[in-house]
Amino acid sequence: MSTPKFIVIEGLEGAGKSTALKAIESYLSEKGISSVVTCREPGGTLMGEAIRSIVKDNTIDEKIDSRTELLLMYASRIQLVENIIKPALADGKWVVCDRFYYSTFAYQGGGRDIDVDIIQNIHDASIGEFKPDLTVYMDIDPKLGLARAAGRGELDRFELEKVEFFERTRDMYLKLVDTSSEMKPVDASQSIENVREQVLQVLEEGALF
Ligand code: Z5A
Repeated sequence: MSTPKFIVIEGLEGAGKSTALKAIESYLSEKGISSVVTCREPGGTLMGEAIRSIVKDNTIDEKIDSRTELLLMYASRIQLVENIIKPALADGKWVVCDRFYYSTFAYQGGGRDIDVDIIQNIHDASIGEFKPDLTVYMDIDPKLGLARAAGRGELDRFELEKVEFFERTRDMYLKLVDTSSEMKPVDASQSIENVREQVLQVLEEGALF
């Protein structure tokens, strides 16, 4: 039996991460892996979901400092890693997560322009060396991603940001792809079926089994 793996899906809003997560679950099931835990960030635990509500709330009547947002992302992440992800892997289950720490480097580092060294220090103190086996990065032009997301109704606090925020976020994602060997890009602007095939191709090439 193969060692359980931790797979992450990353990308801008509307890239199709939720859609890809379902495709990955089906793929693993076809490979005979039935014990799969799925999760999302921020969220996935009681505290994480409370943090998710706060950071996405577009009605909150108080400025959320970028550093507060950064620390909340890591508070949520510590809860998820320690209470869900590590125990699941130790129990022989695979884990597929919608977003992980590359989101913080991209959104808080790129979008909010926080010094990456500061993020790295908080990262090291929070989860240390723990990392995914494979990260699928779904690359999309922010305008297209936001148009897809807008089709769903009311926008959250992030989705209300200007397009320049998402362009900085995407630029950081692309830098991360260049420097992180476990981060594999797919062109998420293609049709749902084409993107699904690209994601499955990345999994096939990922030497996961
Ligand atoms: N955030 C952060 O700042 N720092 C961090 O460290 C972390 C997160 C972890 C989480 O919100 C927010 O937190 C996020 C970043 C920030 N900012 N925002 N916004 P979220 O989880 O609710 O947002 P999201 O991750 O961007 O979810 P999303 O908008 O649902 O995107 P998605 O999951 O990638 O897309 P989807 O639901 O699969 O698809 C969206 C729509 O497009 C849907 O109607 C699909 O049917 C359609 N779709 C999907 N693929 C296609 C293709 N290929 N063609 C056409 N239409 C498609």
